[in-house]
Amino acid sequence: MSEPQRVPPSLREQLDGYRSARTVPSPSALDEALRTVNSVLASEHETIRPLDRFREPGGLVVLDRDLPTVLLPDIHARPGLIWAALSYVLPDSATVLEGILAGSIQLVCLGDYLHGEGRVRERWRRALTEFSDGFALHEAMDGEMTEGLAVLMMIAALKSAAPTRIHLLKGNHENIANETGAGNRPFGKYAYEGAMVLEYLRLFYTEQLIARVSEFEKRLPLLAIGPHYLISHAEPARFFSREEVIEYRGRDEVIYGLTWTDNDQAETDAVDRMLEHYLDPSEAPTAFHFGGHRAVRGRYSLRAGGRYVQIHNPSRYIMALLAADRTAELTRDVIELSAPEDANDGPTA
Ligand SMILES: [Mn+2]
Repeated sequence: MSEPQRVPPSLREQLDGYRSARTVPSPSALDEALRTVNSVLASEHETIRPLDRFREPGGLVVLDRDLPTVLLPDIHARPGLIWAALSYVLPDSATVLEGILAGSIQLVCLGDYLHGEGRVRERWRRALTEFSDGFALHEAMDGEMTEGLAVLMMIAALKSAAPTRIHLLKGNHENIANETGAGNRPFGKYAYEGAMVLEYLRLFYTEQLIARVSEFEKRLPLLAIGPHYLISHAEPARFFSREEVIEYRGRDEVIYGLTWTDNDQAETDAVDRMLEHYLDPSEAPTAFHFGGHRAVRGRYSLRAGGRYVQIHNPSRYIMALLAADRTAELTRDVIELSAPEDANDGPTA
């Protein structure tokens, strides 16, 4: 009698496993996921990621003009948001995940993969007490890291499975080393999130793994160009040329200026100039620049004279579904998904 053949789990099953994990991933599983995705990011094709002067993929993603794009806002340790978007049923009755695997749709994530926000402020408060005692106890921080690392496993698996259809932009929270410089600043809002995650990884994982996360973050691009839209984590602080974005590596002002801009901090003509510079003259006048970073109520909020569209609502699951062949109609194309299913210990906004 032959052994029953072991079928490897499908990507869907794998992602479902990460999303419903109740513990942090093993060091070896996380290490393997990061090594794989880093080599994928290092070898992206230059038609999609034009190369910088070191022959490394640059900070720009040229999206496929013929495919619709699903755009996900800041994830902030919400595996349920990724899952809800992948399970969304498209007009052709395939799910987003099926569409990605069939090559009929592409997915762009706006960044900020780690650090739960206001929904888990009480958990951060408890984790801060644990942190100040050297994580001798770490139940609250385990909860945070379970969700954050589940997101990391999910986005790494997606990028590795469909490198040309999945694009992960860098946000300001992609700073695992909690460093100052190279576009990064240390992060603390509800607690000392940056320092606490770093300390947790030092205690329960390894320096080598932290280096792999850091490499992953530094390989992420900053700006995606569609047929009639641009996408970056934050509002561009000023106009950034194609050459500057491609040559982003180690350039503090370029990385900082596309990932950290607060409301009312951008130069007033930055978005207009970006749209004119990157898009066809026929598309630019009606085009939008999409971003996350600063929270909105409802589905979206407009800035920059109605040209810059923010879609990050921390207490809801929002995504945009951008058609290939027409300008976005925001009231129709920015969609609210199912009710959030991630941990929640606070009042909702
Ligand atoms: Mn942000």
